Formats: sequence, C-alpha cells, structure tokens
Amino acid sequence: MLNICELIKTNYPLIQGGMANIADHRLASSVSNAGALGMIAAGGEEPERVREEIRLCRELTDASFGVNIMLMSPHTPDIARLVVEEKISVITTGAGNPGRYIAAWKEAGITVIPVIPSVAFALRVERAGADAVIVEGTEAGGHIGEQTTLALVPQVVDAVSIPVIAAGGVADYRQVLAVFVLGAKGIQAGTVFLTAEECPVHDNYKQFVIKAKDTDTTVTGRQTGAPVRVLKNKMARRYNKLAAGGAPLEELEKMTLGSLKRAVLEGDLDTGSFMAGQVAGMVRSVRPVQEIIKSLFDPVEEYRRNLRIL
Ligand code: TUI
Repeated sequence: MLNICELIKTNYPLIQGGMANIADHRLASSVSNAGALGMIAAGGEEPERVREEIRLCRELTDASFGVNIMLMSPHTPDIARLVVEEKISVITTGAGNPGRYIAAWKEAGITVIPVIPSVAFALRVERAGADAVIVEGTEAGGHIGEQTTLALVPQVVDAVSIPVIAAGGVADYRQVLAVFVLGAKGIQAGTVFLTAEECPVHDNYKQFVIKAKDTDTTVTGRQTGAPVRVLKNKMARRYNKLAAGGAPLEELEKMTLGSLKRAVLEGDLDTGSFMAGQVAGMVRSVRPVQEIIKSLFDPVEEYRRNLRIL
C-alpha cells in the first residue's frame, strides 16, 4: 500500500481541510509550501472563480496542492470538469456522494479522496475507485456526520483496504498520535488553520476561535438534514430556538443564507456562521502555517517514546 505522503506528494501526512469561503490560494499555497497538502475549497463558488484561485495558487507554490469539491454546490458538474482541465493532482470531496465523477477523475490521473461519515459510504467510494478516504468525525467543524472520530476510524480501517485519513478532533500532536494508533495513515485538519497568519478570514473570526472553550460549539441544521458545527453566537442560538419551535424550512434557510460569508468577510459576530470544530478550545494563538504544521508532528515521536501504558 502506498504511503500517504507518496500518494499526495508531501513531506507531512497532512491535508488541509477544504473550508468553503475560507481556504483560498493564500492558505492553500502556504500549507503546500510548508510541506503538507494545501487545498482550495470550491465551496459554492462560480467555476471561473475556482479556476482563478487555482492559477493564483500555482503562482505562489511549485508544491502539490488540491481542490476540495463541495458536492451540494449547483456548480459541481462544471467544477468536476474544470479540475481535469486544470490538471489538479488531488481532489477531496465533501457533503455528498462523488460516485458519478470518480471514473473520469481517475482516467485523468487524479488522486481522489472523498470525505466520508460512515463505513457504508467508505465501502461505496472504495468500490467506485477512490484512492483513500478521509474519515470525518462529528467533532469536526462545518457540515458533519454523526459518528465520532474515535468510534469511526477503526471501523473504517477494518472495512476498507485503501488508506484512511482521519479528520475531526485533531489539533495537536497527541491527537495526531491517537488517530495513527487507531489505524489512520494521515490526518486532515481545518480548525487549527482558521487562526493561521495566512488564513484570509476576518480577524473577528480568529479571535472568536481563540476565545472559544471546549463547550463553545453547537450544531445547527439537524432539522434540515444538513447539520453544521459552528461557534455558539446569537445566530446559532436563534436558529436552534426557531428550529426547536418547528419553524418552516424556508425561514431557517433564509437565516443561514450568506451567514458563512458574513462571518468570514465581515466578521459579523451576531449574524455570521463561524464554522469550527470542537477542538476550537485548543487553538490559542495566531501563528504562521509552518509553525502550526511543525507543532502537530514534531513532538509526536518523543511523546510516543515516553508513554507508559498500563
Ligand atoms: O463537507 C464537509 N464540511 C463542510 S461543507 C460546508 S459548506 C455547507 N454549508 C452549509 C450547509 C452545508 C454545507 C461546510 N462544511 N465535510 C465533509 C463531510 N461530508 N462531512 C459529512 C459529509 C457527508 C455527509 C453525507 C458525506 C456524504 C454524505 O452522504 C449523503 C448522501 O447520501 O449523499
């Protein structure tokens, strides 16, 4: 079995999360230049915007980077073609089933790594030709499944023969070691990069993450079938209160429309959706991407050597 670093052409077995509206060429190129896999998030963007981001990223790095495709986007069919035209080397997908696109991507020589929330979904994408899977636990930020990383990673490791990359709940070297112990061969991390110097979110977003403690995330949208983990604020509380009171779907959707952009671009603490994982409570400062990546991996070996178990 190919090791993850060979598969994604990096020094570190780390993929940066494809955070919609956040992970642009600035963050992706910084992550790739630091030796991990930077990702441009297509999110709900127009295809030509995504092409522009890819080209800007190429100007900033010679290292490998990828594109994350958010499958709920109406632009997905066009973006699926665009990544082939642009000769992207790695694609990750989220928020849906990438099955119908995998054959064409594989034919184009692209490494395909879907994010999956269950064993059944992992088996489905393995059969469709995926090179690896990212198993994302419900601790993650943004759109999530229901199983935890601790419970899900070993179950997927046992079920598939392709490499498993763990996501959701990984913000320091102890969690990196833990998911490797569970059988993961790599990690994907998003929340730790929200406060990177090179992360292009509004400063209010970074400060909100830095101030968060362990219990400061909540899940909105369980009622609409698209659960999303965000930092608790007025918007999240109002949303959940309305949803619990049986508010119609359209009213709830109207509330969330544009709320991620309001958080990312305007830093609107009242009406923005500040997506972040449960590990937000561990993120304590604004640091350069390179320092964040080194602090995830450098202490692992010594920590493992000094562990006394049972
Ligand atoms: O996709 C993510 N995280 C995201 S996408 C996103 S943009 C968005 N904003 C508001 C509402 C919805 C999306 C923000 N964060 N992570 C990967 C992920 N994929 N987590 C869970 C899944 C997933 C869920 C269901 C994958 C497949 C799936 O299958 C459903 C089906 O049967 O098609």
